[in-house]
Amino acid sequence: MYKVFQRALTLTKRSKYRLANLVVTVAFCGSTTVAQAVTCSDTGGQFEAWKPGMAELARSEGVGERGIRALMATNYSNATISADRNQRSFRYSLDKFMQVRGADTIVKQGRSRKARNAELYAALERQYGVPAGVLIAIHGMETGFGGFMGDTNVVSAIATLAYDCRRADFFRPHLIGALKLIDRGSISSDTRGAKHGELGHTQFLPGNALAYGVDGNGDGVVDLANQVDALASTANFLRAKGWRPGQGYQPGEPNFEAIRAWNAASVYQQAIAIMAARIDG
Ligand SMILES: [Ca+2]
Repeated sequence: MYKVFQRALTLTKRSKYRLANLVVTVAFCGSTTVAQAVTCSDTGGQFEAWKPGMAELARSEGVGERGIRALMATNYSNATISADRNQRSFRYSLDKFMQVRGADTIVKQGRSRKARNAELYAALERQYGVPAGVLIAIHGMETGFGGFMGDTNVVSAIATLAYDCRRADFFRPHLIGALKLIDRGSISSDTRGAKHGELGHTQFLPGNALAYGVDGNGDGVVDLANQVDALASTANFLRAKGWRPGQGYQPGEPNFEAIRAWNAASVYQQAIAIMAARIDG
């Protein structure tokens, strides 16, 4: 219910890939020529023609046959592109953003959740150093505490964004990540997520799910649709981004940088810090 508008991206780090990486070698009539693969499109045309070159790159990055099959089965997602072109909420003032995203409701419900599950949040803070308020604020902001985790095919969404010219370099590693998650059996070619392919309770992009996902509930599986796994993975991400236990997380304090690594939008970062302090207070 909080996802009135689409969210921004989780990472600011840019891919190191360049278009040159997509130049593929093609065997043709017994001789070998080098062909420039289709690298991106603003309209989705030639999506099918783009896949073989992308598959070649994916193989070179270690993606296996199951992942490659999933890539080849993707469909261009107009819903994803439409959402990507309309991320209006990040242009709001902080006050307006918090109002639109239901910050007061998240804080109220968040305080109640913290009280009901005190031991879980205490255990997460002991292990990762991240206090409850931050995890709860992110959980509430991302999916209304798991109320809506998305209905878009994850692999198709992320493949579409990796093909779209606007941020192809940013999303290509997340597509590789999604295909590796398929190889591992963590997700399938049918898994649903948000419009940008974000997964689970706290909406990890696939590359981040691969890098930072942990098995919080100890059942042997990393499943971001499981609340405890998602919260532990979120704490693990923040810790990996430099979270310092016991330090502050407001703007100007050491841990605000870790929140900035979670989401690139300034209003989002500030809103999380404010809501988290109200939940923790
Ligand atoms: Ca698990």
